[in-house]
Amino acid sequence: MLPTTGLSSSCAAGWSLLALQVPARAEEITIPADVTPEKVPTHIVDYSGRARSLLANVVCVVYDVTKEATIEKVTALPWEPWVASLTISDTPYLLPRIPIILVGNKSDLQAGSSMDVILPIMNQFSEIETCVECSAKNLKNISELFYYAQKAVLHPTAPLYDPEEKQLRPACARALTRIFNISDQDNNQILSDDELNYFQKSCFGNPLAPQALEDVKMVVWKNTTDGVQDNGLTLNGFLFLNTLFIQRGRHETTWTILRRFGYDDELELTDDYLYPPFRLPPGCSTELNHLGYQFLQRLFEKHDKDQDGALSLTELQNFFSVFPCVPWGSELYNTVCTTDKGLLSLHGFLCQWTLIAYLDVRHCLECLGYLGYPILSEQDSQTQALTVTREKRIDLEKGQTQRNVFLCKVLGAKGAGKSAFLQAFLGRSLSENRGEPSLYAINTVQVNGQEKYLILYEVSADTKLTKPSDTACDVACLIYDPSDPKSFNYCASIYKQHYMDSQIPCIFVASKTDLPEASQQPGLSPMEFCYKHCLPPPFLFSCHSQGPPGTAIYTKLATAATFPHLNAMELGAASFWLRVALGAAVTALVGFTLYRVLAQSK
Ligand SMILES: Nc1nc2c(ncn2[C@@H]2O[C@H](COP(=O)(O)OP(=O)(O)OP(=O)(O)O)[C@@H](O)[C@H]2O)c(=O)[nH]1
Ligand SMILES: *[C@@H]1O[C@H](CO)[C@@H](O)[C@H](O)[C@H]1NC(C)=O
Ligand SMILES: *[C@@H]1O[C@H](CO)[C@@H](O)[C@H](O)[C@H]1NC(C)=O
Ligand SMILES: *[C@@H]1O[C@H](CO)[C@@H](O)[C@H](O)[C@H]1NC(C)=O
Ligand SMILES: *[C@@H]1O[C@H](CO)[C@@H](O)[C@H](O)[C@H]1NC(C)=O
Ligand SMILES: [Mg+2]
Repeated sequence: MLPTTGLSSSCAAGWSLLALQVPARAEEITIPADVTPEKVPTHIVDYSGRARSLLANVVCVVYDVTKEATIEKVTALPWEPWVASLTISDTPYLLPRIPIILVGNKSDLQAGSSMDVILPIMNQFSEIETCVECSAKNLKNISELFYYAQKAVLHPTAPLYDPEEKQLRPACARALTRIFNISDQDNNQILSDDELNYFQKSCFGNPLAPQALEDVKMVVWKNTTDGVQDNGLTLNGFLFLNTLFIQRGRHETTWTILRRFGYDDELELTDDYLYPPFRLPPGCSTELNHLGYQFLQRLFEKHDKDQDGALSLTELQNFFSVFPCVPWGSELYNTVCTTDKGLLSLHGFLCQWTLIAYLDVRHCLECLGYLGYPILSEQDSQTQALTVTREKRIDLEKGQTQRNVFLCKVLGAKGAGKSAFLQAFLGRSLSENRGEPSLYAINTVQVNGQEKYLILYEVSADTKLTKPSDTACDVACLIYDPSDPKSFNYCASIYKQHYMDSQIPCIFVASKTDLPEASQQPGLSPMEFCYKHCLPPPFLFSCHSQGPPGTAIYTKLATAATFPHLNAMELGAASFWLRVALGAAVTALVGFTLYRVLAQSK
């Protein structure tokens, strides 16, 4: 039999290392997966000297049950440095906590048990996962040893449970609390039968039988004061249940739960869980699809406890409690629409998620992971909440787009009114601006009866526009302040340098039209400039109004972004310039010539 040879050792108290999937080392034996209890291929390395640079997933410390001295030698082992030297290895297999199994050898030669001596040792060293007495000679308990060794590797107790305090370790309690919060789908701090069954099904594949469900609640009810409430399991009940699993040696149950929710052996969420593979080819963008919006709306409603259609600060904090830290700062309130009371509405909430999905898909996947997306929506991963759009180049060629989210860069000289323009998009006039400023504003706009998301991004006048990506967007908005004689020149030169030869539609906006116009610097007037470059005439805009600011300009921007293949003329500029020409009482002939000039420059 293979396993026994692995345990033989020349000295009485020796170390045998069971290493799973570890590169080959000196004397070692491989046991194929199909003959081991947990179906894991196992390498055994016999090691009898002092530990140097060793690598293992579990360590079996062997003593001779017939010789007290070898048991004492176990306690005399230089535990700490020894464990540390196993840990600080220069290989990529860093194992912060290596479980240890005490193996009493030669149990065939002894009538009694060495457990009395061993138990205090086990209590002293929390690395010791379990102990087993076996006989290499008559093969007693050998398969048990392998079962324990493999279980210790696959489902170690140490990260979960503190045997001295007889309670869950803080990191484990935290992870289980997060799992409880995610599973508590109606947010009443109690897992109902339905929620428990959903949880059971997603972790173990099948729901609990009605009787089993009652039995579980009965055990918790008998052993805790507040574990069961309103016929459901409270957080304390849930934690007690897991403690009970572990105390009864069924810690693989708790591990199954933790792993299903994305945790690794160190009780951190794995990268595989948080960042599932996601390919975003150049020229494409990312948008939430209906599955994503559905999920987020459900969570919004879960956390809107007072059902006022908005998340208060406390409700938002609660929403974020399953995150390691709050991902959004207070600039959120200057990025999306808020309610009259300044709170986050469902619309604003979905806008913010749309923005994150568009700007930083990796972060979006991560956040959806914290919220438990794969479990709650019964899907493989968060990627199913997202859509990758067609390459922009193809949209332009085909003259149509499936996109629902567009990016508009807002450029202009210092003080031109860019920030005010962004806030006006959120329905705020000048007096209402407050709090942490934001470079983004996102809202929805109707384009031909369809709802589109438009993202405005304020490009500071100090930004060096060196890379093509600095100016790339679906539509550019060039703002100048007619009350400032130098303001227009900035926009004109930005246009000539970066947009004139691009396929990006541009719209000029004259801001602060409530103020008197200053006399312009010499050169083309804004009107003449737009005419010369076949651009629509500057849009006149003011944030300084009694009521909410006008929305027509934002519709215009979104329309230009949606139909970039239509150039300015088809978007109505031609008829405007014709009217200007005719209005100036030039002859119909001039008007005709003008139109031809415009038509040719298309
Ligand atoms: N009267 C009037 N003042 C405006 C209007 N829009 C902006 N302002 C004022 O113009 C000044 C500059 O506005 P901002 O929105 O901060 O301009 P900006 O382009 O973001 O400025 P920078 O970020 O510093 O480049 C502020 O004092 C605003 O109150 C407007 O429509 N009418
Ligand atoms: C275990 O006991 C067998 C005899 O029963 C002996 O040959 C072997 O060396 C012992 N191994 C250790 C590690 O003590
Ligand atoms: C097998 O191990 C268990 C637990 O350590 C022990 O109680 C039992 O006596 C062992 N059996 C033999 C035959 O050594
Ligand atoms: C779980 O929810 C409670 C109450 O809603 C909250 O106070 C706590 O911070 C949450 N904890 C985790 C880890 O999710
Ligand atoms: C739970 O309750 C049962 C019966 O009331 C009792 O036998 C058992 O020891 C208790 N367990 C714990 C961990 O408190
Ligand atoms: Mg600004």
